[in-house]
Amino acid sequence: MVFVRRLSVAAALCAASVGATGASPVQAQQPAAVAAQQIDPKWMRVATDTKTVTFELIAGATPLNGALNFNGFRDGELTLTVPGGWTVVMNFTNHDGMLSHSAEIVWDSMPVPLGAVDPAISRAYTKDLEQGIPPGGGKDVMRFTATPPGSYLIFCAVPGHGAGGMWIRLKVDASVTAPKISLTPKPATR
Ligand SMILES: [Cu+2]
Repeated sequence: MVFVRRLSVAAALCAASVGATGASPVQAQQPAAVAAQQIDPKWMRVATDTKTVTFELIAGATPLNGALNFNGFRDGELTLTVPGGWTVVMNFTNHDGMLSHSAEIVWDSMPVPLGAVDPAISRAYTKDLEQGIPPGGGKDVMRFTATPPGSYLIFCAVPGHGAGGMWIRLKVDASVTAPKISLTPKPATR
């Protein structure tokens, strides 16, 4: 019995120390880039009556990848799925403090383009595709109809940015009835 009691005391001490470590201020002050980016519900507004989805597309949202990211994601690790035929309004904001960025909808093919190409969907691009929209809060709005169904990339067309990982995914899906945002992490490669 004594042996058993000692074991449970040890287990309790162990659990307490793990808990204390997890809540320590040292861990809370780790750089933000270390924490996995989460989906923010504020990124998307859905108007079912007008079949319109409004998406906040934030260039350089975090320091990830030298700020070559959209909403804190790179290399296709976030996907916006939209029902076919819906209207998409993309409010582009350049949150980066240093670099200009842009966005356009291109076909899902690898390797990604090195710079601006014809958009895969009519009107689905920001102004100044290769020059980019200025850092520090520059804005533009893309408004287009999500058709035809297929797999697309939301891609920064400033030369080299897309190839450097600055792209996420847009899926136009005729089989869904509501838009959604999902995490689409790359399979681990070794
Ligand atoms: Cu860019």
